[in-house]
Amino acid sequence: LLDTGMLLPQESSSRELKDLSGLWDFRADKSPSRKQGFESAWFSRRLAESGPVIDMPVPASYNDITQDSTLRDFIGWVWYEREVVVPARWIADEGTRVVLRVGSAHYYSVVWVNGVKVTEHEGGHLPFEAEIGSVIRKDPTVPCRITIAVNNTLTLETLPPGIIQHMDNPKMYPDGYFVQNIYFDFFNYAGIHRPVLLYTTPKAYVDDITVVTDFLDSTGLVMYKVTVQGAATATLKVTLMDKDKHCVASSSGPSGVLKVADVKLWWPYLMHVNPGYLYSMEVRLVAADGKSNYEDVYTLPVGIRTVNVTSTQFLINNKPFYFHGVNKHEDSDIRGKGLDWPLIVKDFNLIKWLGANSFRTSHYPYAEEILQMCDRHGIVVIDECPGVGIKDIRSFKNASLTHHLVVMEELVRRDKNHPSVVMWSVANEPAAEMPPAEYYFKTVIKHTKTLDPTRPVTFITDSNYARDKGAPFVDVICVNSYFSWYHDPGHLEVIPIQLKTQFENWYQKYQKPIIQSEYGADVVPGLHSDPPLMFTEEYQKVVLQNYHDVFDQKRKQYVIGELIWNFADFMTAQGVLRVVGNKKGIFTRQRQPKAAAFILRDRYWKLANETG
Ligand code: GCB
Repeated sequence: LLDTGMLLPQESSSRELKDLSGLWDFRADKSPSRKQGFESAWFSRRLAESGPVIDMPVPASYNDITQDSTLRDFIGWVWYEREVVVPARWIADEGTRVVLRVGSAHYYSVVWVNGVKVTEHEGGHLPFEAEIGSVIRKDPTVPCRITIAVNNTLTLETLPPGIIQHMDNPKMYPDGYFVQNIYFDFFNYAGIHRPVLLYTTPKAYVDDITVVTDFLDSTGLVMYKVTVQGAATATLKVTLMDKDKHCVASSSGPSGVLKVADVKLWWPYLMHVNPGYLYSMEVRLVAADGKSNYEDVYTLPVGIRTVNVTSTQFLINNKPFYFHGVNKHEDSDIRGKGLDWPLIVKDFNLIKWLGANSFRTSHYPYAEEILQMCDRHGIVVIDECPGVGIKDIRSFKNASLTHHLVVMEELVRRDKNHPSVVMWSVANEPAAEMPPAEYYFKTVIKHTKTLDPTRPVTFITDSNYARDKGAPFVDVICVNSYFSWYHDPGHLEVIPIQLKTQFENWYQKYQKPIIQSEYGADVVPGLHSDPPLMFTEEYQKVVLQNYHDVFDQKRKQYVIGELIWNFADFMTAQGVLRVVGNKKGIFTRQRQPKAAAFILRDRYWKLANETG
């Protein structure tokens, strides 16, 4: 199990932060082996000295930034570098920890500071960090040079998995030609996708905080646990404050229970007049390590709520919750999967305009900044790990499983305190009918429940209800189906009977609540036809209406949610089924509504009035 925390860096009276977003030097290693950067030790001097560099914005995917198609489709190592001036007091004060943190970089990263390797990390969607104080203190006169090499290659042991296919046919392909095959339906954008930060803490510091919340009548309960590093002796004071900064409960010690009278619960958007209520939990550490005394302050937003699942319902604060929401992607023009505030805020405005109360982080963990927005706005989240495209029997082997367990540890460690996160999804559409799937999903789900006993766990299936080997272990059945699209294309009339049968089969077998976790149809915006034909705005509307009629019959029984595929059009690998990306968005990639967005908007607001 992971032995350190991964709290989102913040400024406080004891912590400083420097955001390294902006332009970095960049070079793709296009040598045939892709290893020239390592062989020639590009990290040992300035990147610009070992060859040409170009400007690359961070955070952003590098793929769509230039006009160079070989960079758009590049497979292998790319190199980023920038120098930063570190405040003299960070260096002078031995009692200050200086930490370098990468919000996420896809997929495998190696990090050097002034030519010294400080960390490496596998996985494209979760943060990693390294303490760099000792490196930058060696020679305070040189600027701090940060070099990050990132490799987007996917193999059967990565998550998501992929395969590099070598084309050894000299008459048909150039010498050494290879391609990256993937089994998921979004472009494998790469680069440094989330902010790179330098931040400080005192040498003795609050390393991790875990909160679990509950309530009894009008009293809220916050069970907390704090871990401290670097201290020989430590005193902890924990204060819970309401929105007006009034102290409502306090405690001391590394663990305890805060009792909040007249609690204001955390409610989903549209379920309460005051959704997303957050308290602030200030953790104040006073510590000593034998030489010096330290004080550290970290403040965690806390929403008090409960989550429970019955055989027919999903309960938030003991009230039935119906997911009417969307599946998303971190995806947009030019920046690819790079974090972008205007885009994030626009998406939240659209989600609220729609009357959506939830989304799934299909098909990987989204930025923490996004989850914090969900906490504040009351948008409920199904938090999915990058377990997408587990289609090949070889990706069920032990090494892959072990890595999947580590990813779940990293995910739960990062997201465990978000009230918006109500369920973990360990995978999307794996080959769940293959025999090894049983042991695989039993193990991943059990592990996730050990890491977090408070949230239900699921994976998203498109398998046959009778043959799915993972379904016995999930708390909620999440099913994707594309009736009248991938099955019986063009035959809208089959949707009612097929969807009804789908729900009845799953429910009869498992007696667990069901979410329709994907449904939809591609639309090339502006294409029209009546009667509706595939790819027109009218067709998407009628698909939705047919699905909605069945949802309305079944939500009175055991269907607990509907998540449209997809919120917006997004980029994919090229292929005959994709017209410059996946067009199942109800918004275009530029976030303009297609006709179906208005259908959904009417429906979601109606549902909110009925169920809220
Ligand atoms: C699915 C996948 C999703 C795809 C979608 C589609 O079942 O889960 O990643 O993008 O279908 O449009 O094909």
